[in-house]
Amino acid sequence: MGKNLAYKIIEKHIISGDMTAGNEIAIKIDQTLTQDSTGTMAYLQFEAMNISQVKTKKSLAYIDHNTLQAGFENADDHKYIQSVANKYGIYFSRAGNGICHQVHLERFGRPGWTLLGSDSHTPTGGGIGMIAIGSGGLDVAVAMAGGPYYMTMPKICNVVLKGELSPWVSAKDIILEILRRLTVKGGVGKIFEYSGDGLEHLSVPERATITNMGAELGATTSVFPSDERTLEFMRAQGREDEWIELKADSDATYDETIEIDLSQIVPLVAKPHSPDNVETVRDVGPIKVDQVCIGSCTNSSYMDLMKVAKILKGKTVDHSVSLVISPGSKQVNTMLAKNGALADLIDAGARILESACGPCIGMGQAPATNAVSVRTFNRNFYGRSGTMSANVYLTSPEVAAATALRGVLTDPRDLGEPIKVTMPDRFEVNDNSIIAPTDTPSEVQVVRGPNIKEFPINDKLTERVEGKTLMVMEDDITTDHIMPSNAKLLPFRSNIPHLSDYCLVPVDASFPKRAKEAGGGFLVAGHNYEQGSSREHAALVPLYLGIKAVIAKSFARIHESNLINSGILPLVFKDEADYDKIELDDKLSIDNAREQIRKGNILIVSNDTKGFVFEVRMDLSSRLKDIILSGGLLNYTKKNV
Ligand code: MIC
Ligand code: SF4
Repeated sequence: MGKNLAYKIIEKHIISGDMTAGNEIAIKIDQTLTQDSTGTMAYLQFEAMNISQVKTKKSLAYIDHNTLQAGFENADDHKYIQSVANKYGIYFSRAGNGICHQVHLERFGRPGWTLLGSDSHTPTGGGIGMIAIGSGGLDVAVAMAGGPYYMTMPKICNVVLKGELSPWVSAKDIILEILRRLTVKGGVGKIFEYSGDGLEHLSVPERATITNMGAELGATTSVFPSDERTLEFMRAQGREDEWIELKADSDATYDETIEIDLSQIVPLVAKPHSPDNVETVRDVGPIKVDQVCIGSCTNSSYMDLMKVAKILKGKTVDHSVSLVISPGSKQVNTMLAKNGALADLIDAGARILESACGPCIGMGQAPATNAVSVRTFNRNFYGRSGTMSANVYLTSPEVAAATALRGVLTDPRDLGEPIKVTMPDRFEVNDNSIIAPTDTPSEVQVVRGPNIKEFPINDKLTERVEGKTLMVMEDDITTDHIMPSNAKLLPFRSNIPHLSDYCLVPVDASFPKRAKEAGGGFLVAGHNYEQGSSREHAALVPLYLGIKAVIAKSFARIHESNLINSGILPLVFKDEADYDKIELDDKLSIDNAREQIRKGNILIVSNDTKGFVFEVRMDLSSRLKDIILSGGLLNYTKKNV
């Protein structure tokens, strides 16, 4: 029986486990990446493991999220990360060098290799044929220490792309179409593997837009074959020697298949407040727009911004729109500057921001009250822009540029003659903002500023787990609800006590105070709890607040691991009807918790206030159960070393 590509790459990296979907497997990680908002924590955890040098083929520390530096905190974290990277054998990409996923694709991604990153959009690397997975920082720390990455073997879904996109329609519209069909829960437990004759017309940066936003499907990752188009990109990056051909066997089998006729796709938009709330731009109509933001790891490649420059050249941005553009990398920036496209953008009235995540993570450019903001980003979760009353729409760069010119949401087909942008034969390569680690690590002093506080470590699980229900939440609660990130909070990613005052505030502002007064307790939630970011702060901060268990209808993949790594019980209602029977402040308890966990996958929870018991599932491997019993991955790792 033929093998699909995802299977082949995983098989090459398998360390243990049977590769049947749903089983726990362990794989070897070739490369790791961190960014600065999750990196500080990852490196603090790495340091706690007492390993002298990283054991991966290559590990990188990018600075791209926290670049606003409104106070000393960001700069402190950057110094810490730079010194840790230098000491432990990690390459350091300086602030200004670009967004981790964009730079990684340009300079380091390698077909057939595995990449683990402490950022949920790490699957961007699938655009160049990697198995690239997002995880919490602690998992990345373990991989840097040479440990395997454990995951559930996903189902492999074949996405067959047929034909060619029409003019003015782009890769972003393909992934928006998939989100429209499958929703933000549709990819849970799956890898999306792309195939079909449509691949021929999609360059690596376009493929990377698709794999990037596969994260919004809840997928483990997404992957494209490594073919002539991959070679073309790698050659233009001066890395043709790192190219290999990779594809599925001709008789490969898949768990699922979906087909997309590219010629049928039209310009699409994801409406507030979810990336799967997709409609056609025409159906949404010419709504008035106040802000347009172009950039982010989804759409900030050279080709994306060249398209925007061509659309804006010689024209003026509508006077009611603020247009901001963040190029994805120094390479993109330099090339736009040298070929004059940057001048076209500035001349049209665009405000040029640094090569970084910027407004995508709420680092500045919060929209006005009730504003409509059209963004080429990947997430429009409630509050993420920094303005609670803002309405954020996600589109392609073409739609965004047309909208900036007209001041209303615009289908770019209305602009007339389509623009054409081709892949350059040679990208401008200059890696001088990537600093190689030292040869004399013992001489390096790690620099720790006052913003770097200790992180909480759980205790061994107790026999009786009890506490009040501190929150009852609905479906699709995102990481931006649990641990908001904005210009005011992002600088405190290495300061859990400070962050704890903001936990779950977008859902209920009284939560931190109530949790502290109660000394912790339980959280109750609906489906897909904690979709979104990989930030382990969404588990570490609840741990700090004394949260012992989260009982949900279902969990998002990365978050469930982060809970386990923190020693917080991730419990799933066996009967969803029980969710409706629990109210705020109900006292819940689990007796003989350790014994129940060792014995099976079902636990009995008692609602002591209402006087009934109900069952919850914790379908975990024995290794994951051991982690929970030990009070988290750090305790477990220490115990087992
Ligand atoms: C995001 O897009 O939400 C982030 C910011 O990149 C996060 C990481 C973080 O919260 O630091 C992610 O996607 O993992
Ligand atoms: Fe940065 Fe936004 Fe990409 Fe997250 S989604 S890595 S914040 S650009």
